[in-house]
Amino acid sequence: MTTTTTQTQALSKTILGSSRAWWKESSVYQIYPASFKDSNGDGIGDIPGIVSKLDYLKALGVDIVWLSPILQSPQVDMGYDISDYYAIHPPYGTMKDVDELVAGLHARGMKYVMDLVVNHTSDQHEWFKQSRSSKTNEFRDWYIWRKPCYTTDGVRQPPNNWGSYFSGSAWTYDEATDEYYLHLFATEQPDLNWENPKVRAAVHKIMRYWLDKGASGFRLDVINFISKDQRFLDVPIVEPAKPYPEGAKYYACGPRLHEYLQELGSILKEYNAFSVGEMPSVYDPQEILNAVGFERNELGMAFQFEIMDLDHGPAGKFTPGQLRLKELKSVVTKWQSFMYENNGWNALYLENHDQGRSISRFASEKPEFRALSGKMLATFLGLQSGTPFVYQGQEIGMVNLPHSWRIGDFRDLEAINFWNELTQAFPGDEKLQEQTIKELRLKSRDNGRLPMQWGPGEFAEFSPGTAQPWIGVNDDYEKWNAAAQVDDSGSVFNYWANILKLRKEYVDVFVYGSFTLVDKDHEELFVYTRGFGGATAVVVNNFSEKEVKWTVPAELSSVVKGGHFLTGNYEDRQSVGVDGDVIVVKPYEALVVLNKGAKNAI
Ligand code: TEU
Ligand code: CA
Repeated sequence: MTTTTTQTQALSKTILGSSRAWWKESSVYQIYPASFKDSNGDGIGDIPGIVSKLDYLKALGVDIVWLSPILQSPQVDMGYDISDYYAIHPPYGTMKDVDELVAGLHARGMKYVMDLVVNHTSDQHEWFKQSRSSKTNEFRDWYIWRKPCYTTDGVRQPPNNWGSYFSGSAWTYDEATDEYYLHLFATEQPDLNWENPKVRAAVHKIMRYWLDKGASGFRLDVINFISKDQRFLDVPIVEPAKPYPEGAKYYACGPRLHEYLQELGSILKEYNAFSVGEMPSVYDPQEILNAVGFERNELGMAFQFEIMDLDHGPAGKFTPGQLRLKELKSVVTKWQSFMYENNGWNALYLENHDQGRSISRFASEKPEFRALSGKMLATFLGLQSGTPFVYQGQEIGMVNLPHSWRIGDFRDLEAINFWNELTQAFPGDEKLQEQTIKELRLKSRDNGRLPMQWGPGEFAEFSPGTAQPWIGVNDDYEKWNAAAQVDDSGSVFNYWANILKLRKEYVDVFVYGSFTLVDKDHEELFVYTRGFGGATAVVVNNFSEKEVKWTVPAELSSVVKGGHFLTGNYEDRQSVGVDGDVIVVKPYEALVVLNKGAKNAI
């Protein structure tokens, strides 16, 4: 072989395919601290509670544990409103508890990832207290202050019409200095002014402090919102009923985003750290690639929201929408192919603390299909190209909150604010209220925040004794709990453990392999292949309760027929079971086949 050919081959390998990195071969488990495990009986989950469950996490086989915010906070938004980046929220524990957690994880070969919330702080943070105190205070410019606007008849208005994600205008008027400050989220979450180099230096200092303390990286909250277009222009009003539309076009992936991310990236690189950026309101994969491209030295990967938006209604998240398999296929394929072809990387998730449970949203809660659904979704998600994220409870097939819940049972400010606005706008409209409760039950953030179901005892054994948890426990915990699943080889838990193990066993195919969608128009099945060198894996997922006769496409016939059955969610299927060219795929069935000899080929 001539040098030129070798070089060309090496080159094509770098272009088509992914550079290797430790965080690509890892899987992540997300913990929502308030709802994971309460050790002292105050009804609130805490860090010692997490420490008591590290063997459970090890048994699942995850490599990284990401904790939603544990820092000091008035908890207007469950810790995403931080008032001190160097102190622990007392109900969660102490610095010593964090040290123990990190040591416990390290002792088991796992890593700790911290939630870094730096697009905004709490209004109780000392920086903001100073900032709002006077126009000449040295911290004034740490936040985004603007003069009021006035209508022709002299009525005071916010500086522009951007809406907050949690209701109303994104600006709040502060009488003391006669100016408005910007908050894309709650009034109590003022946005930091990243234009100010002192703000960026303060963030860098926080990062180093926690990396030095043993964190292996960060999940960066709404990190693509940190650079705002400094013109602060109005967005066009499409719906007159919504006077404060989303201003994302002026702050999602804003003008200086990559400059700021490169600064963060150089610190991350120094520590060889993990990073995943949360990036809502972006649908062009090129925008995200600009942050996660391997050579960019910004972030490792990002959460995009296109899958999460598929069942939102035309008039917003809490209006009825319909998930269509074809759309799911096209969105998944778009991100899978794009990142593979451009040496980017995907963060794979179907659940987190802001979302409804995936079995309830994407498959079936029906008793006969629930476990199958959980396992099918594990196969579907866990064998794609990217780093998989498992959200607490997903590994035991937890589902959305009970049908009996009324508005008074909800705890999340997004749901409560939405309800209040709706009932004020349409008082007494019971039909609309019923429909809204139904939508909240499907998509409200509370769905993912119910206490983790550890056992069949009172309150799912979330707290010791009979302490009442801060939010209602689901009704189904006597049957659906971790204790019942850990030792049952046929459980959703052990199925997930096996999927995570397969990724490690066949790292070339399942971590670094290509992704190809098969049969794009099939109404029930989502089939894809992963390929690397001579190896091809076929992953078949039935997203319906129908039994489907699937004719294997000619190009996959030899792989499937001669293939080695890797795993599946029906215990009675021990082989591919192809008859002629047809496989009978059962309701919510998942099965995975790898071509023979592939293990040696890779
Ligand atoms: O979420 C940002 C975000 O855009 C959403 O997922 C958000 O929950 C949704 O838009 C509301 O409709 C992050 C955190 O994950 C979330 O918990 C915080 O509330 C938010 O940022 C503010 O920090
Ligand atoms: Ca507690």
